[in-house]
Amino acid sequence: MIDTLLLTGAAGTLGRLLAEPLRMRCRQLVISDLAGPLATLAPPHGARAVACDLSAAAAARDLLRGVDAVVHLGGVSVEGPFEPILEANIRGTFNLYDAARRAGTRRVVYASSNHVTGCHPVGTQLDPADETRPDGHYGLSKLFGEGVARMHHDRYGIESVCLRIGTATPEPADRRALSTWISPRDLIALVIASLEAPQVGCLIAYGLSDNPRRWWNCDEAWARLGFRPQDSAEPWASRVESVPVPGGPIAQALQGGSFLSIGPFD
Ligand code: NAI
Ligand code: 15L
Repeated sequence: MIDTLLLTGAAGTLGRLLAEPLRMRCRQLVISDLAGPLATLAPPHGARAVACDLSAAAAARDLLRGVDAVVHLGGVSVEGPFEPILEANIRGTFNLYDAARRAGTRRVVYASSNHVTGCHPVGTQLDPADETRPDGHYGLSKLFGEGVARMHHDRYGIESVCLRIGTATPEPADRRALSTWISPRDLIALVIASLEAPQVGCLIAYGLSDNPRRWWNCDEAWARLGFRPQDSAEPWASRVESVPVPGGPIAQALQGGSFLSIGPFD
């Protein structure tokens, strides 16, 4: 069992989903977010709540002290102007890993995103090792985070699982989600497997359910994690396959969907 586990971005959508299941997998769960959002949370029983803006290096160092493993969700989660993404995702993820190195943290499960490869055309089958084609500032920041993870593994031995999460919603809502959806149950299982699998090194895996219309092949990475998705988007097909992704033709053509129709910002 993990001794002290840190969950960043705990007040966000996925943080709220994961906090309780993660509490069961460790002796001490520390939940963290920006002070404002964190104040709205009722921490799971026994969890410690620590406010932290990860873009501040000293605060990140204080947060990581005594932490054995991290599920890192904190940051900007959508496409937008560069500056906020630079602070929260690029600076924030660097600070988190730098603090993890100083603290002797053993493993980070990093919430990367499918937007690292979002400029590949819809239907193209991808493996985690295929060319990255980020679809905007957000996708670029997630690619940077994967680089930070790699460097901290190769130089300092910190293990990472970089999860290129698809669409984590209660149900698939449109045609794209029939390919990209990950159910809440599968997401919880994937994050726990990423924390607990032995010797993962620095691994990249997409995060999706067992969707027959998927674009991302993960069999090898999932086998290393001992993860098998239990759900599929297909039962929703007749309801949502005629629902286009918002954002016009570019959003229909490329895997990143609606993020492609956001920006530029000048
Ligand atoms: P969210 O936006 O609901 O939650 C993100 C949390 O991070 C928020 O509570 C926010 O206050 C916090 N945060 C923002 N800036 C921060 C900073 N500087 N320091 C500390 N905390 C900060 O996002 P959601 O949907 O819960 O996603 C969680 C993670 O998973 C994000 O990193 C997102 O990019 C990633 N992801 C999510 C997907 C999804 O379908 N929900 C798909 C792919 C990746
Ligand atoms: C993401 O990375 C976002 O955080 C989330 O809001 C969704 O838009 C998801 O990707 C997606 O591609 O559906």
